Amino acid sequence: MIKRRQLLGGMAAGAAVALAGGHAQAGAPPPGTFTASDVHVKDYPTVQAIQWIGEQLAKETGGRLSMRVYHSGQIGRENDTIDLTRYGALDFTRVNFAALTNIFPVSGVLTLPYVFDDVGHMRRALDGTVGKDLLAALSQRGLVAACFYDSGARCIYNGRRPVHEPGDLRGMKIRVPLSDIFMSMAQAMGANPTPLSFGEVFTALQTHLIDGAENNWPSLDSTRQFEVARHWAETHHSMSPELLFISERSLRALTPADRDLVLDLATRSVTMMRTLWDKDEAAARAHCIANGVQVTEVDKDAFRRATEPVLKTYLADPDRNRFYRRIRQEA
Ligand code: BDP
Repeated sequence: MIKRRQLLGGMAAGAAVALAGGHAQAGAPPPGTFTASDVHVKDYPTVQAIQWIGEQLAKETGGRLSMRVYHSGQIGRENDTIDLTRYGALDFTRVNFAALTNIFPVSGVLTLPYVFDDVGHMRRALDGTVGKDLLAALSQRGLVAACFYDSGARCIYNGRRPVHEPGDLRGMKIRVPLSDIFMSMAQAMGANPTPLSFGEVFTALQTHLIDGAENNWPSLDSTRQFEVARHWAETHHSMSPELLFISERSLRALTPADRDLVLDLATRSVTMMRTLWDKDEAAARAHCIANGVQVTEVDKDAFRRATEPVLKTYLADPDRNRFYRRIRQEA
């Protein structure tokens, strides 16, 4: 929970003003209110999952604890919100694994190309001991990794032409998150990778700074990027999931019973998030297609072959390699 001085010392000026009460509509969070950040819009499934945690907290503590969610990237980029959470200026942050690969090398295993065969495989692995051990491995440096959320399969989309095979991407500038693994993946698929933060993608597409990007259907839809990038190629090259981090400092300040409640609600939010996700993903896809997005099937084997060297390079790390083998056993 927020202490004003600690907050102002630890973050970018604009975000600090927003969190500490300078934000016109927000006001200062009352005592007992956790703060959370997400780059997505208010009705995105990850944001709704965190809202749900807040509502349950309020219900179960008679309003003593609650949550304020700063959505739509109000607090800044994911890498920044991770730092704010480490220092306790934010209590929760929801980020994609793409934002973690450079900070926590082992996390990269979940972002690598074609690690998961399908959604069922991913959920099985993350719900089991592999997921449990990964959450434990990522709970360090002032952060507690609370749960995974779905993020579907990432595909490449662009505003120039249909893409069927890696060669079709030659000469195209494709936006990737700020992650070495994503840079290597896009390069291996034949594109010129351009790292940008999520909030910059729409304008970059509109001004032709980039030709395309890669993401899931709900992100294409909620950011309205489908208006400027109408060629969607079903590459499914990465199923990089989402992660909910809680500040260790914030958790430590709670009574053991409150701490258990918070962690338990985070775990329980996964099921409701998945129900929302499945609905939202289908609706986003239908909405984009109804608005002119053309879907092309791709030669998946060609994309798999093209990205194999990336897999090899990043699996040279023994930790990642161990997790990778365990994930494949769940296929
Ligand atoms: C979306 C994730 C979001 C990432 C974004 C990105 O939900 O957390 O910031 O991709 O590509 O799918 O940066």
